[in-house]
Amino acid sequence: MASIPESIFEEYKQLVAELNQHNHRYYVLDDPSVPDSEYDRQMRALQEIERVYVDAVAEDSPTQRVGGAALQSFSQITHVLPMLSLDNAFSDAELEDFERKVKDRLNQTIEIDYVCEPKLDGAAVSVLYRDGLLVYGATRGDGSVGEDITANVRTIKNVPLKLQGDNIPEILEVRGEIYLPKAGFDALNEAARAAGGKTFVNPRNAAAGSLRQLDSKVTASRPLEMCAYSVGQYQAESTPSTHQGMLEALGGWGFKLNEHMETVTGIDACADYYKRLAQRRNKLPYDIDGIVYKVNQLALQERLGFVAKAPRWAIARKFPAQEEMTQLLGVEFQVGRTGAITPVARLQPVFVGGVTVSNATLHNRDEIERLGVRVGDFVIIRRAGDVIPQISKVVLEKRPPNAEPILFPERCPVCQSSVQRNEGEAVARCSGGLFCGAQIKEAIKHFASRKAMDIDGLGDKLVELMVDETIIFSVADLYDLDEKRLVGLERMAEKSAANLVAAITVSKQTTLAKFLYALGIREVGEATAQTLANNFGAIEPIAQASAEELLEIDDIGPVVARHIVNFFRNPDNLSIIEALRNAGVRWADIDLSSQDSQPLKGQTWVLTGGMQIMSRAEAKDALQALGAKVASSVSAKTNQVVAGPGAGSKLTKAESLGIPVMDEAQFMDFLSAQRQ
Ligand code: JCF
Repeated sequence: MASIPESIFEEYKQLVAELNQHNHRYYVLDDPSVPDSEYDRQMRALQEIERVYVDAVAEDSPTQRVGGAALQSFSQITHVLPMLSLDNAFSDAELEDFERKVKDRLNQTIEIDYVCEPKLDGAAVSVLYRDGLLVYGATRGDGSVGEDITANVRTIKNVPLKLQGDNIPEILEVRGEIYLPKAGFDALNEAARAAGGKTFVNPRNAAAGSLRQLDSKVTASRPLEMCAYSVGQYQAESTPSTHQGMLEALGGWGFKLNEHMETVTGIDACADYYKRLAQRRNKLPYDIDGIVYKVNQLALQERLGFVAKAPRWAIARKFPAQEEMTQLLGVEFQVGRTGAITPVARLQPVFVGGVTVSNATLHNRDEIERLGVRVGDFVIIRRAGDVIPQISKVVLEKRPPNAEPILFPERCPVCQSSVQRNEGEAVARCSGGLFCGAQIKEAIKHFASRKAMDIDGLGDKLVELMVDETIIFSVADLYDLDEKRLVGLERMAEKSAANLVAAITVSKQTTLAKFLYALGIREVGEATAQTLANNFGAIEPIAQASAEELLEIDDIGPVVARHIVNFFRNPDNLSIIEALRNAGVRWADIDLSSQDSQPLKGQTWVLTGGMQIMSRAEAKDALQALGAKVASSVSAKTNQVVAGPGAGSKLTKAESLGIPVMDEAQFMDFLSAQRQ
């Protein structure tokens, strides 16, 4: 046996110390300081050293102990049969390794049946029943001694207090996972944020923390669930011969089992199950961190036995981690269209949740304070599902001495105007308005977007370039652009310059509603813009309306009314509107005095199938201008359906409800009749 070189021994001692520290934080305090992925990596490094230098294995190595001691605040429960953990496989190759060892040990060549199930990310528990009545619930603790959490377990709605069905065992110890579904986790954290309290890093910590409440009323208020996955102590007249049979018996006695549990034959089928579940991972209502495979035949399980703290008949195939540690390199403050300033974390790129992440949102100033994060800190990045990556925690133990506090800017990073924050609002805003380059860019992007002025070919990058090159300063300048100015720009050929100028010219003909929306008044979306257009008919009365007058309109509340009044009080905004009109931007005012101006007021229309003469969007505009509401589904309240070729279920439904239907040609006739 090789004796261990000094430098490796130093590294080894360091790993033992760090892993013991992580274990303490994780198992004893329910407050881990590093993500699982980091823990796993250190554990593997340690195991590798111990494999090569067997004589060097330290007495206090985590491989010799697994887990921490039970907390003193709950009384202790000794597990008659130890609560096992699972070995991990991080690749298909490691899974095949597992299967080869199983077969070798059993001296078996025929295929083995495995029970597959998602590995829930919660807290392991043992729940004991005597003659069908719940006696105690215990945490796993260090695997041999756990905490008595009976009062808390009793509050969990899907844990039976009394077993149901037949053949109830004299003694039944059920093992399973207690977890918090994603929705419950989000709600819990939202409430904590609103109350200025501490949030949980992930659903697993929230579940473990909820179970460790000394006051069971707190536990009762958390939407915890338990899912049963195996049996510990068991005394009964008969014993099933398979793991699946045992689980089915548990289901019969009233336990929740995982709905995706499946028994398959052979390791290839296991790998296939993994692939199927990996695709559904983000859509499941709870966090899972891998797949558990168990040899189905209990007789084979017995022959395989255990090694250290894990069974030889089971393995967990891990998914890519959803949490990783990385370093915060800096914070940038982005300025949005309405001046809202959002801090964005620049990170040392890290692979998490299946993608490389180099930015994460920090939301606002409160979030920075809540996290207590500094530039240079090591942070835990969480990317669950398709949501924006978040910084969930700072690893204080690793804070470098030169870590710098994050200063929220007093002045806009783009235009140097003062930053203001309204009473009761979380967002801080640049006060520069259309003097601010960032707000100008965002305003022009919005103005040109499809649902606004719909300027084809004027993308975000081009807008930024034109503002940076000081070719345009406001939306009004778009209408002064000519091909000569554009051709000088990077990657702008003559042909695309000509196309852009043409698209800008086409955009001059618009509708009042689109124009109002394009102005980018705060809180005025498409629907509100349409409502304003229908009620006022022209822009002047809107610009002159008081907040009180605006409030008389359905769907317009005090906040929107304020924003509208403020917008039209600002002389800069008025001169931009003036300039746009002078440049030839125009729309048809809606004649409110004439009875017929909105002949479809109060009606709901539905457009379905293809259209050849008009686009769907144009048809919608035309109907809205006549006062109709355009809905996306047919109901008894629908007044008229316009059906083009290929119309399907909506047409069928309209016919069955007896709702009038017209085709596109009839629709065109109808529209031209309205215009006369
Ligand atoms: O879902 C789980 N986290 C889970 C953990 C599922 C299992 O079937 C387990 C487990 C831990 C140990 N089985 C064992 C033996």
